Amino acid sequence: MPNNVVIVANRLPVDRVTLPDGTPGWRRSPGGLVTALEPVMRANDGVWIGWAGGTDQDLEPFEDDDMSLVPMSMSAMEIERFYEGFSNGTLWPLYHDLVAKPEFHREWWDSYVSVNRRFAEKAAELAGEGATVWVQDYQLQLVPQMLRELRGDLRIGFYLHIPFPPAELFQQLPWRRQILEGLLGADLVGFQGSGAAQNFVRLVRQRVGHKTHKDLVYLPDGRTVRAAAYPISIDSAGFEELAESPSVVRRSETIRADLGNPRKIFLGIDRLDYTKGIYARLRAYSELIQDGHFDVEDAVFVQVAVPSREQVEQYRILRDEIDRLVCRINGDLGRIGRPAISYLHSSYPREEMAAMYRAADIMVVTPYRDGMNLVAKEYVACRTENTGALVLSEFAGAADELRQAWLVNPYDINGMKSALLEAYRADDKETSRRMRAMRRTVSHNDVAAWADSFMADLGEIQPHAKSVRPARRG
Ligand code: GDG
Repeated sequence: MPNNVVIVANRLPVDRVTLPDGTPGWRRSPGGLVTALEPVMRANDGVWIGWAGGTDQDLEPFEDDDMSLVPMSMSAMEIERFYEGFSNGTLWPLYHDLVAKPEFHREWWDSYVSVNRRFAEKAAELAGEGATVWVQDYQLQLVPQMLRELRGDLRIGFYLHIPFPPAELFQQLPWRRQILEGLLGADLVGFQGSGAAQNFVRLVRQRVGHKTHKDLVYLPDGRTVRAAAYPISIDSAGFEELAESPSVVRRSETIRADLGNPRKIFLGIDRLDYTKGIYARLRAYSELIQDGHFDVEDAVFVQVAVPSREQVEQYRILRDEIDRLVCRINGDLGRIGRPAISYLHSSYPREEMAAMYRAADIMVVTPYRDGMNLVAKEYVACRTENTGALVLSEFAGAADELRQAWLVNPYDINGMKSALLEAYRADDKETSRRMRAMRRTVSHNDVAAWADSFMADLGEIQPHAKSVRPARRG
């Protein structure tokens, strides 16, 4: 059967697991993308192409929970060069303000090109006549152009989940032009924020030389490419319902009791990633105790660091640094049964995440740079009683919408200390005024609205229409 909608993402929405009877099976992976795209897939009988994780070769397409999934294989060398290398060692730090130093290796690039080509070929094979293909994220930026060369009849959308850097940083990339041209294969290129979309359009004008006007790029072949912001969100109603379920309510009370019922619980939940600002945040918090603003009897900081990209050198170094910092803080400031920081290096089921959000008085989200940050939105969705404070980095995309958070510059330790203290001391009236406003935003702009608006805009584009070019260069 021809597929009307094809999603192309680095990962499939399921992870390979071993079932209780010892046979291999699949489990739905956590995270917003699956929730966001599932309704689109179902409504259109879509198919999802992605890597299954691991080095299994030649896995057959299969159905999971009514979704058609097509696993792509990846060799050990491709995992090293395409995934850990070019995606996570070059693009990830480059696109996050050079928080870490990107590495440029030609063999990583070659692998990026060949994996992108394989994904594009698979999409070309599976897409029906005139179908819509939606390519996801930084690992697959060459797919739109490769796919267009193979299949001129398709409507192609691309969405970048992470920031798109300003020209001053992007132009370090030896393959900058190829990446820009890769993205220009799409009809619509979506970003988390308008700044990212503008960075892209400006770079296209400067580096590729195409004419542009506002959010449009005019290609010499008559095609028009639109670059615009579609801030991603979460399944707000789903999180709300989960947070109010009796088992999650009970679990959140147990968490508070297990932590010794302190006056205030601070919480951080992040993938263990150097962009997330975990180190500086914990230092700021520990200094508040050292300075005597409160005590380990009054408050505790629960930091969940979800294991991530453990094969990449910079992530191993980061883990060691955080381990050492937490040990030092707890050694210096903790008492028996009362650590300053309750540190968990693990991942958790969604229910446990919701219980933690419910248990925490102050959520601390301080990335140096983040496309959106869904954790901040999930916390807000789970605060069904309009209680709780959010301390949020100005440099997370979420800060554009969650204006009533205590906004901080994550590089400014003293500024973070002040914000943490203000949130700690804020009265109920103040926190509830802020939380109410943020909750309205998150419940209104949910992930379904995000997917719908992207798909609606993509649907309006006529793939073959010759557009009128502007008289003047924009
Ligand atoms: C990228 C961009 C952008 C995390 N640990 C567990 C778990 N999670 C879930 C969270 C949340 C998601 O994963 C993480 O999303 P974030 O937005 O916080 O961060 P990234 O992973 O860096 O995501 C980011 C996002 O893409 C979407 O476009 O917002 O800027 O960097 O949903 O809840 N879920 C469960 N257990 C865990 O241990 N169940």
